Amino acid sequence: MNESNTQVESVRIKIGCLQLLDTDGILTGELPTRLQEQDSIVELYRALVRNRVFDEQAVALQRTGRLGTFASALGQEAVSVGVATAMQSDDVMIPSFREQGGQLVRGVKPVELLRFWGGDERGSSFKIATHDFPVCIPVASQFPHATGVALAFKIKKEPRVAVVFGGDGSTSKGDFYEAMNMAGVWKLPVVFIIVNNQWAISTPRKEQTHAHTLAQKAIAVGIRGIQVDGNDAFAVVNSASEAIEKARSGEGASLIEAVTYRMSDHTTADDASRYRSDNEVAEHKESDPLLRMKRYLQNQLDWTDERELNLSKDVADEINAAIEHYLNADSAPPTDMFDYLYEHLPAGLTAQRDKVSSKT
Ligand SMILES: Cc1ncc(C[n+]2csc(CCOP(=O)(O)OP(=O)(O)O)c2C)c(N)n1
Ligand SMILES: [Mg+2]
Repeated sequence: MNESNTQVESVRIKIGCLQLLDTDGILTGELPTRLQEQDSIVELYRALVRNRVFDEQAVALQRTGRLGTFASALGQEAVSVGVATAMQSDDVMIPSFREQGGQLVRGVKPVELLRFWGGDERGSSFKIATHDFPVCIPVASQFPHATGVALAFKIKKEPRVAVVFGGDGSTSKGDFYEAMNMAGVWKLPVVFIIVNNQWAISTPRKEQTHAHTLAQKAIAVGIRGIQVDGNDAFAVVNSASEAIEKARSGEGASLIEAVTYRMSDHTTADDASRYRSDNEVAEHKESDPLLRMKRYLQNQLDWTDERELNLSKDVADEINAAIEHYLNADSAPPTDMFDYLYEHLPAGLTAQRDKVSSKT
């Protein structure tokens, strides 16, 4: 565990950064309890590959005019996939907008995600992960929701945990502090996952905050804050499991800063080459989370090219089938845009709805 120290007035803070798998795929600590079986490690790798293939295909769909704006998780897949692997099925995931890998682990279907990003809100009505929250675009607004979910669990005495995701940029927003503060005061079962991918669109981490780490923001509200190597899926599973189980057993909230790197553009509407150099991106290639897991599998589990190919093919088949389903499904009726915001539609909108309805 690497430790970074910072002196804040009279409070001495120590933030540990956990790594279990180095960039060569060598295990430097104990395997998390949840990953003792070889199958569970292969499952974790499959989930990472699924995230990557889904993202590649979603970007291709957007580039050919068949999907709206999309946010790829290229390079940071181990965060949401690792955290989702650590959750129990009746916990609640409250994602931001780059957690599709973890959502897929939770049972959200690829076609549902494609529908959402294709502008069809029916994609947010999950068939399996029914209690999980949909993608959240307004930055940091998901944090108070998570604190509210956790408060409900506490009041109802349900042994469940709310797990919420936000980026480095989101930690500059008031909602983040307010949500964390109340989670601390009420000792709520919520885990804040801060995905520090070094960029908030074109704003680098350095210009986001003068704080030495993002994890230390937890200390201000009296909850635990740790850093984890966010490109190390084992370390993410380990630290998330620990924080989630502490929350479940009544020990309150935690913040995990997962240190990673966004290798893609911010979204398909962005061109990152306008504000960061190719060299910077190239430097992070060696710490790719999939590469290090693959190296581990090759070193430890007799991972042959054939097994790799079979896995890639299975995943590609699944995603291609989801794309076919998405492209061939009926579009949502345009009247949907009026139907879900108000219990009783105001008169002005009723007239508009009638007009749209008469044209369809
Ligand atoms: C309230 C709000 N303000 C601004 C935006 C525009 N916006 C979208 S993503 C983003 C940056 C988010 O950065 P970060 O939290 O680091 O997440 P990342 O995109 O890196 O995953 C901004 C400013 C928004 N979606 N919501
Ligand atoms: Mg960011």
